[in-house]
Amino acid sequence: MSKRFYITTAIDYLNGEPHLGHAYEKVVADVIARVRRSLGEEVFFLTGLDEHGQKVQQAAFAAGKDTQAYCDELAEVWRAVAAKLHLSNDDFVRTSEPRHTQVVQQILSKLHAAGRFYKAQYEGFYSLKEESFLTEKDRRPDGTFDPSYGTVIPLVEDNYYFNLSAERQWLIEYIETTPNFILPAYRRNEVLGFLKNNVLEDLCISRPVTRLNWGIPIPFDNTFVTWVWFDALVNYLTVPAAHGDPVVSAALQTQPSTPGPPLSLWPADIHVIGKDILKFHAVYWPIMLKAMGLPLPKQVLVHGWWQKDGQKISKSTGNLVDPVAVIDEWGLDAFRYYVVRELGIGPDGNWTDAGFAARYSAELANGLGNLVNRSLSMLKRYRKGVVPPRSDELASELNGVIQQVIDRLRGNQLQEALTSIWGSLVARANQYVDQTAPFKLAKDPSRAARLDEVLYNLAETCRILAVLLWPFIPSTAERIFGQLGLPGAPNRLSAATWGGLVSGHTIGEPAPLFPRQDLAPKPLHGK
Ligand code: ME8
Repeated sequence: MSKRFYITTAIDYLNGEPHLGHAYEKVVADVIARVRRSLGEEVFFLTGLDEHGQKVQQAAFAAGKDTQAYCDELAEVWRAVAAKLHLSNDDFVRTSEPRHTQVVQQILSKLHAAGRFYKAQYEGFYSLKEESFLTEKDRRPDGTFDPSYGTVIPLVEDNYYFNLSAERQWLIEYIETTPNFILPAYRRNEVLGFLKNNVLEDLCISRPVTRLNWGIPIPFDNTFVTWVWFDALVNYLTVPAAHGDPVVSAALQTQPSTPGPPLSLWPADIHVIGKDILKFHAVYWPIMLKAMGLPLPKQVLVHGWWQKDGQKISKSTGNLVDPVAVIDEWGLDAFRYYVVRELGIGPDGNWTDAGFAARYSAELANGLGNLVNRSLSMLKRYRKGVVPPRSDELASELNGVIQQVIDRLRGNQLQEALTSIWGSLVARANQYVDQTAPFKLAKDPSRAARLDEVLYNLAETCRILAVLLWPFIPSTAERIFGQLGLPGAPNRLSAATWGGLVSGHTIGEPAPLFPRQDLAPKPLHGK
């Protein structure tokens, strides 16, 4: 049993519907998963939902529904969005599932037996909105708490804590000696700065059932439920445990609950997350795993946050981008392409409807769409769709670009890979059409051999583009393959070498890939 490339996303809170930020993260992870599959690796891609906590309980109560029933209904909406985004996930985890409860409780029992938890009384303040404890340190100079905390109440409460006092030094050393553990590098520096300049406070892992009962009971004290991170982060182990992963089942004594042969998944190769949950993934999670006797994930890959029109995305102000509305209007691949092309993995990004429409028109409709459509239409018109003899005119130039793109894909430089594809393949091939002017060659029978060469180079470039673009825009790539009359899907990067198109092969029917949206852009956000 060989280990699979195991990639995860954050699991989203189930207290609303998915927005652009959620969709972006899932598409980024999906592109990486597809790149790995296309490189011939066995992959396991996990996404899912984080369902416990006060906000979900309150939302269910407000809707007059049983909490589990409320989650079950809303989870279907999220699953449907995952399908709409064409995510190639292999499992979908929900933290209200019994398989997750079992693993969380197993871990808590193990760490309790090892003496890692203690009970203590907390006396301080509590933000109802953020569901977090505050201290005097959190007061502003005028003595008040930031309004983002909402109502703050005084609180005296017993809870369980995870002892972190002896953990700081080894983690600093680990991060310093493992440069790819946290990427991009500036996020790694942020974590190192945090660890070096702060005392690590012990992590509160519980809430009394009197205050919160929508959670996983603490197995050694049923007057408490598990609070947030010992619940949410464990999802990354729940699924390996369910599939009989040998490393997880040996460390935690779990039993598989999924039929089929066992899968080897742990350690995760990449956790894709947003910048706001970096500390939990890069500080608490490694400490939790070490305490469990499990190896650490190989990489935490941190993306930035989207704004819309320069403002925070927010349900309350209505400043939202609804991915479903955009997809319904412009097509899935336009959405997938735009988000990955516009925002590299790292900085924050800004969605504007005008920016989206501009890239659609210039890069998809007039760039890729026009290239494929005119290349295949000319082959159809001038050669009845039969591929002419092989010509290597663009071969060496393109092989260099292909190598660069594949290197970037291997390094998860998704935006940079798209920049190369458009800059050096799409634009180059469109320029080649203009320079060689096949429509003129077609009028002169003495230039028939030259026309053959041009048509071969264009059709072969389209084939290679389909292969390179498959991880990003799989349906479009498959349509290009279909129009080329090629069987199967362009899902093997090894096929991105010059000369794959065979002379004498008859292509299929050309059809526009991205219909031109000539009208002035309408607002894209439906909510
Ligand atoms: O944090 N732009 O859930 P969540 C980009 N359940 N990404 C964004 C974003 C934005 N505007 N808003 C949110 C949670 N995200 C926890 C995670 S993981 C074990 C538990 C990203 O629904 C955010 O950074 O608040 C996170 O990675 C993901 O969406 C889920 O956020």
